[in-house]
Amino acid sequence: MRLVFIGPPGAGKGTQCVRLTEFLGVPHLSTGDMLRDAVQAKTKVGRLAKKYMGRGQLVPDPVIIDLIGERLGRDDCAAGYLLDGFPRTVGQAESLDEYGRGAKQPLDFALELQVDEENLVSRLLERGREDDKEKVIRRRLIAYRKQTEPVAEYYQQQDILKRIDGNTTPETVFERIKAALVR
Ligand code: B4P
Repeated sequence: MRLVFIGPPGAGKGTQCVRLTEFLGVPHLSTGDMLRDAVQAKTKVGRLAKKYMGRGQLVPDPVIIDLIGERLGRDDCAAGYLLDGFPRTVGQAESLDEYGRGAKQPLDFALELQVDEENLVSRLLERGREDDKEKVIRRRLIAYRKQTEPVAEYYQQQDILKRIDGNTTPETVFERIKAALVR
């Protein structure tokens, strides 16, 4: 199964992907994790990404598209994948579609995890990662509304979007996701 998983920062995408990847038996590809690894390794991509992530902004599309394109080409993605936090812009979604058409591997579903803003802020402040400062969180939320909500609409038009209410425990959210993954 080929899935994309979007949702505002702190919605619990990473948390649910740990469960989902085991349930579906496909690799979990998180662009956030890939970028954090690159930052830690101080690669060229990492040095560039660090500036954007620290400001609560999205890393430019060409950088992310190269990163994910290379990863999707590996053998372990042949039978499917779970994309966590990608695509975050309509440009990224279009390039993923182009890749899927070329490989004759269209997406099966797009999941959008929806969580109220105040829940998001309190979850992230509690997590306390380097980019989880209130000012940066608010900027990430604005970026989500402007740049990523249109991605949900994009998949709605393709009729593959499943919206999940994530304002509850991780266990219940996971049950809701499993129930949504049927046509
Ligand atoms: P990401 O790493 O994708 O992180 P996130 O959106 O902040 O978090 P996520 O939704 O995965 O939340 P989590 O499960 O951890 O992005 C970080 C940055 O990387 C972006 O801001 C951007 O700069 C850059 N980036 C990444 N992808 C990009 C792309 N495609 N294009 C451009 N830039 C990109 O949960 C958060 C907390 O809530 C945790 O502490 C968790 O324990 C808790 N939690 C989870 N579920 C809960 C629940 N049901 N109830 C209560 N708490 C819960």
